[in-house]
Amino acid sequence: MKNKVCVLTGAGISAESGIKTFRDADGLWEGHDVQEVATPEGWARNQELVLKFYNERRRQLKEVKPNEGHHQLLRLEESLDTVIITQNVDDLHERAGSKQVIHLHGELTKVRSVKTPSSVYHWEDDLQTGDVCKDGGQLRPHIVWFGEAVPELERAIDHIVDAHHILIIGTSMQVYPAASLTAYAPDYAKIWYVDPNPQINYELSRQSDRLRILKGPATTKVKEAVDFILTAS
Ligand code: BJW
Repeated sequence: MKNKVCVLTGAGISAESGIKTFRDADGLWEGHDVQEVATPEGWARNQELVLKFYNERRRQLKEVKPNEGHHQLLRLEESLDTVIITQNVDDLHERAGSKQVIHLHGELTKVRSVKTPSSVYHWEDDLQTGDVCKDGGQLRPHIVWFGEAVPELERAIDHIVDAHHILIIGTSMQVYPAASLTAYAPDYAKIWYVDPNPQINYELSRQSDRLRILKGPATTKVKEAVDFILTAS
């Protein structure tokens, strides 16, 4: 049976494609306070602002392309059972050709009804107040905001529990529950962490015996990590 690799990605893998990371901008995303644009309370206070914020990001998505970091992951998929668990809401992994991608925090190109969360639709254009679902509910971005449950978490854990390698790329490992996923890895799993500024959270600090850090940007260091994993498998 093929060895299994779970790749846990964050904003850093898309940084060199031109999409800003979250915490590098001092708590402001594209000039906005996180509390105003990425919480259910912000949505209740100012729906227009939230729609505008995500419309701008959806438009930006059409102008960016996957980079070498995304592309290198295809080499893993050629010979290993590979699952990408991303916190990113962009679609750059899919556009690079990755087949198994779990989006923990939702997707920019999807919207859902505020009345029926399971009514999810593909959406590429701007979303406006008055764009409603068949059930009459206003459509909202299909994004997991702070304080909301992470519905894909169980599926991600199911993959992590029998992974031989966990490859973490470009995440500050600060946002939970995503940041605790490595704790579900079996003892035999090796953990690789690519980031110019890696942050060792509580879970990783307890796994330091099998953690290897590759400090640097995704466009150069993901290739090194993939080489190591392929050699070790
Ligand atoms: C490079 C690079 C290059 C740069 N190459 N790398 C206190 C303790 C613990 C938890 C909590 C707490 N208080 C509140 C919570 C819970 C909260 C949380 O974790 N908050 C923390 C801030 C403390 N979590 C939640 O609310 C989650 N839900 C939840 O817990 O639900 C409970 C529940 C259960 C049942 C019912 C109801 C509720 C939900 C979290 C949702 C997160 N959503 C966001 C926004 C949506 C997406 C969007 O609008 O875009 O997701 S937040 C934001 O952070 C986004 C990201 O996916 C996520 C992670 O960020 P990421 O990817 O790590 O980015 P950065 O910017 O932090 O790091 C970038 C990294 O890249 C850096 O390390 C750079 O060095 C690196 N880098 N250039 C490689 N070239």
